[in-house]
Amino acid sequence: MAKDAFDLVIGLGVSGRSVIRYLADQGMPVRALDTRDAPAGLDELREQHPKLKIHTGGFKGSWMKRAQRLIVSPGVAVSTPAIAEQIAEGKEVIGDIELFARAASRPLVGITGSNAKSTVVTLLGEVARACDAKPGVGGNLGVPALDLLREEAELADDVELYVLELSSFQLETTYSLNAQVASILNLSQDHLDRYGKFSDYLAAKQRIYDGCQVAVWNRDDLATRPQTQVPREITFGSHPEAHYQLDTDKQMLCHQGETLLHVDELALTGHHNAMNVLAVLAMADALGFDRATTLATVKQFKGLPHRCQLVAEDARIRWINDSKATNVGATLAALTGIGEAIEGRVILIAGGQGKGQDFSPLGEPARQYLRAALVLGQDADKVADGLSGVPCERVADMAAAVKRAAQLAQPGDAVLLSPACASFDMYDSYVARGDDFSARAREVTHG
Ligand code: UMA
Ligand code: ADP
Repeated sequence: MAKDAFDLVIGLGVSGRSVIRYLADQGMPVRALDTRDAPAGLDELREQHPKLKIHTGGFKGSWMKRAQRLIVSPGVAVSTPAIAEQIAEGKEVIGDIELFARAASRPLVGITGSNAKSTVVTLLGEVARACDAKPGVGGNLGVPALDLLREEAELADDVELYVLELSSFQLETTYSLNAQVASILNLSQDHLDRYGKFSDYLAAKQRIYDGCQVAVWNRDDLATRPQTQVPREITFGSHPEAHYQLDTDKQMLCHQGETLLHVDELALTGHHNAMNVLAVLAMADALGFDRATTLATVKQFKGLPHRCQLVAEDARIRWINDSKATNVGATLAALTGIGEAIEGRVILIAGGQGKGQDFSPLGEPARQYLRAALVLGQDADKVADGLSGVPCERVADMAAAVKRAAQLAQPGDAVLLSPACASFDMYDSYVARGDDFSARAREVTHG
């Protein structure tokens, strides 16, 4: 490396910090910048790395030019002019997952999709643990990937398999993933505020298959199929040709004609979760895990908080927190799954930042299952347009939404927070939004 050469980390969030720690551990010269004036946790970072040169408040032109590599955080688009300029100059621009992939010495499973990533990654991690496969689980969900390598070093090489949730943002800057097993679980509109074109979002997702051994894809969603040749393909879905299939008549999960389990044996509910379990079964088999242990583990998995989670129940009215539904695809799954499962009708609370999505796909299931919709946040009107034909009221905030839902709901109904939007116009995160809804739901139900 040339004298005075350094890597420049762009973005001082969770992944940027993991990159700084990783490069510092390797004794690599590093600098860091953030385009915000005062990114959260700056003082703490300075304390941890007193010699680290940090710039805030913009892209520092001289550093951008002189850096040998740019390590870009997922929240920063590589199409940002200051970065695109450096790419055009031939500079190497990568992300934390590329650094991870170059250093990891164990096989990895890479999982992406518009929805279900966290659920599938968590469940596959549980299956791997139960099968004694010693997984390191992280990525977009939970522990940043490079911190898993640190844990591996600290745990004296205890990790035998990595299970990573990967976002399209992370995949954009990844070139050497070479996963043992790679999967796109499903694809629907998301992040159009970043990509502009749906095809660019799909192209980012498809990068997960680069160099993989086994591709696991969704037979009901052809956009998830690898667009390049891969050594082995395994499919799941309700399509009769899927290797791992949900027989919708019998409600059975099957593997090439062999019955594995009935959906009623699962603690998870809804068609979408049956798909998630099938994906996990396909991956577990591809990894050679014990079938009986795998089945026992998937049966008892109750799902993650903020994903179609029952948070209160009173007078035969169920209150369901699905705050993690930050796109239309997730809300569609919740509406259909819950609408089919209850005796009454659904009162939907939705809205927030719409990220440029088309909300019209919600119209048909909304007319079929909703009693009413309560819309809030920045793109409330756009959501309401998508729900045409359903009684729809605009509310100021979550307090008003919950109060009105309690007035509208009848025995047998479900009140569902499934916003189809990001939360950042009103909350710090989907977790804060879900917690707010849940606390208010418990208040009105005296739960
Ligand atoms: N920043 C800039 N300029 C910008 C944008 C951001 O300097 O134009 C700075 C911010 O000031 C902040 C930092 O970058 O200091 C934040 O970086 P980031 O937005 O990349 O977020 P991280 O904290 O590094 O977290 C990222 C993922 N965030 C995003 O992709 C937006 C986290 O996923 C992930 O858990 C973490 O890395 C560890 O891998 C979150 C997420 O919302 C949960 N992901 C999206 C999703 O799931 O839909 C993709
Ligand atoms: P991700 O990590 O991709 O955001 P999560 O498992 O956190 O995925 O779930 C996000 C949202 O998607 C939740 O609202 C959840 O109920 C919904 N969801 C889960 N599985 C599916 C699926 N197979 N299809 C559509 N939506 C799903």
